[in-house]
Amino acid sequence: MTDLILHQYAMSPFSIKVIKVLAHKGLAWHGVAQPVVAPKPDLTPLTGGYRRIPVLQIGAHIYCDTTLILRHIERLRPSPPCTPSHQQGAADIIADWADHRMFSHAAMPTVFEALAVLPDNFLADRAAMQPADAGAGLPVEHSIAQFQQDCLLLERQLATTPFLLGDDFTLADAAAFHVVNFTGAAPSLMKIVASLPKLSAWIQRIQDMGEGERSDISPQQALDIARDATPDETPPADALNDAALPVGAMVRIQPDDYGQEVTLGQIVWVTADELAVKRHDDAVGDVMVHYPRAGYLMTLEV
Ligand SMILES: N[C@@H](CCC(=O)N[C@@H](CS)C(=O)NCC(=O)O)C(=O)O
Repeated sequence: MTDLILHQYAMSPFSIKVIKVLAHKGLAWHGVAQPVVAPKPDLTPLTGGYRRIPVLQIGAHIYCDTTLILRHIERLRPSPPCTPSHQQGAADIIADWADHRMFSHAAMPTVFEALAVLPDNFLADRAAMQPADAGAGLPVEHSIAQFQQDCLLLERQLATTPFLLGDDFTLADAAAFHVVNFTGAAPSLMKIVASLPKLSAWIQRIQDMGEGERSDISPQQALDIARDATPDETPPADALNDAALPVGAMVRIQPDDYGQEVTLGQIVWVTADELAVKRHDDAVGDVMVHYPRAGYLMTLEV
């Protein structure tokens, strides 16, 4: 079973980041609609606790975080490449900036201006996702002003080329696009984007890419697929011995920024940038959950 199953929801910007890469590669994939707010009873049996969206499922293997999801899709289906190898470092750094810094500027104003179409408990749900020591927050006008600065950087980068790193779409475009596209729901941010001609043309270009060959399946079908599959525990060629994360140990894995639900699992293998753990859930049997090492706190259970 190698079908790509993306657990997502329509308004999820980070899901759009993955979907645009699937479109660029012309890949077939199944979408599974998950709730916009917790609880997520058809997702957490797969992940073991992680509630953020999107999550990629391939049989009984579960991939958390778009950084790892896209890295894994590239490994599985390298042609056509998402990003040429000589541009990978630059694309990764731009993606990190877009996913964190630009997203943090866009999120609050967009949510406030789109509240009418969001579930009633959306604000309470997202507030509960923030760690207790998160700052009191800056005024929304500051976020809008900072988002404008971000857009000016993108406009400058697009001055002579159709995409951020040249003539072709790369991961850098997928990451910046999902944030800018999300602000389409917020009139004050849309005004900023509309005033920038290169940025506006770039958005249209990426919107026109579509979403690949999509067919939706139900959450129950996805759970059944995981239950009927057996995870492959073979370590990849670049697996290494890491004294801090020894194979066989139980480990707690938690995002270090927001949505800090814990996954507990037994380490199967570890590489320089990825950790794979196995866990059991009565709804899905044995699964292997994969996390990027960047952005996740990994603590051994003693
Ligand atoms: N670093 C994560 C961030 C994902 C993220 O923030 N996703 C949003 C939705 S676009 C989320 O999970 N929001 C809370 C939720 O859906 O429960 C990634 O790259 O996948």
